[in-house]
Amino acid sequence: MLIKRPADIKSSEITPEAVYNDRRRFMQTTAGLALAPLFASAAFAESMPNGQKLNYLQPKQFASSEPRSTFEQITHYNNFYEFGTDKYSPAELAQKLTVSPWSIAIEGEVEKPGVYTLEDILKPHSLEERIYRLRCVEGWSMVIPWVGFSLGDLIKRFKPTSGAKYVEFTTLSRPAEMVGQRRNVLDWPYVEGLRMDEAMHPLTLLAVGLYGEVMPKQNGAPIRLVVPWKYGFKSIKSIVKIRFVSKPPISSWMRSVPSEYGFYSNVNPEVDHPRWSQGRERRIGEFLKRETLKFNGYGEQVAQLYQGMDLRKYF
Ligand SMILES: Nc1nc2c(c(=O)[nH]1)N[C@H]1C(S)=C(S)[C@@H](COP(=O)(O)O)O[C@H]1N2
Ligand SMILES: [Mo]
Repeated sequence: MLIKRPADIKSSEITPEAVYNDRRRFMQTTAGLALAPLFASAAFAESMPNGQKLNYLQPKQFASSEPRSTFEQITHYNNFYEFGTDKYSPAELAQKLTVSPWSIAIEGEVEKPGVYTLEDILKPHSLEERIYRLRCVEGWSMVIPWVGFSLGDLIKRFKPTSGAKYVEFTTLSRPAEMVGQRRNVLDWPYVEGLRMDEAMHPLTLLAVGLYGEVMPKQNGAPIRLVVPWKYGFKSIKSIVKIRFVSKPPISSWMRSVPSEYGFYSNVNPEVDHPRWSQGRERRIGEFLKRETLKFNGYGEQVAQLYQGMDLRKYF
């Protein structure tokens, strides 16, 4: 990560005044955060009602000059098949989901496997805001101010072994509350996967909120993945299991339609979906389409992960 913790910043470092003042401000926030709980209210552990405020930092490198999609757009145009296959049902049907208590099983090629409560998972991490573009494979996009922390920082705590080459993520299975799971539109529960270096990349986020508030249920409460250079379906919601494995996991979409969805699913205007072009996208709320950027515009940060790979073959 590019963020310096106060302890790493030597007082002997000579910096121009403007930078110094900025850093001082940053350090003050960071120092304050060490004492403050992650959540503005200690009631977080018992319940996470929609709308509850989070405490978080705003590191500069994840800011964006692009206008954000509105809270209304982000929370009322969702893909969450566990709550229906249309974009409008999750906002309503996901409100039935019980998100507390919540735990995550850490399994597979790892030195510290176990079932951890959400509080255990979150405790050592400070939250930060990251404004990321999300590009859905269907051809629309949004700009979302997530609140979360790097997945890589979590992974390091559980010490994956040398056999851990990939990470598999699984969503909750609870048809009593997830009404979409009563129909076989996908092979439930929803599964996704990343290569280890993708999972460790500093851009890869575990998000627990957006617009400074606890994650709305329809957006994947209480904790979901956000991988901004890949199509949106890689960003799995409501995670209950993280498993370290030696072989590439088979995601729900690969299992369902292997000719259309590959393991990598990097946003790529040069590789069309078999049934439509991926060259353009519609930002939700806008009329005219815009060009889709390779790796969703994050190529400078992630292109080297795929050097030498034929991205038509590894789509
Ligand atoms: N468990 C689960 N995760 C999921 C999905 C889903 O249906 N189930 N849909 C994916 C798709 S296709 C997209 S585009 C994003 C949408 O996230 P959002 O609704 O927060 O914008 O979530 C992804 N994560
Ligand atoms: Mo999507």
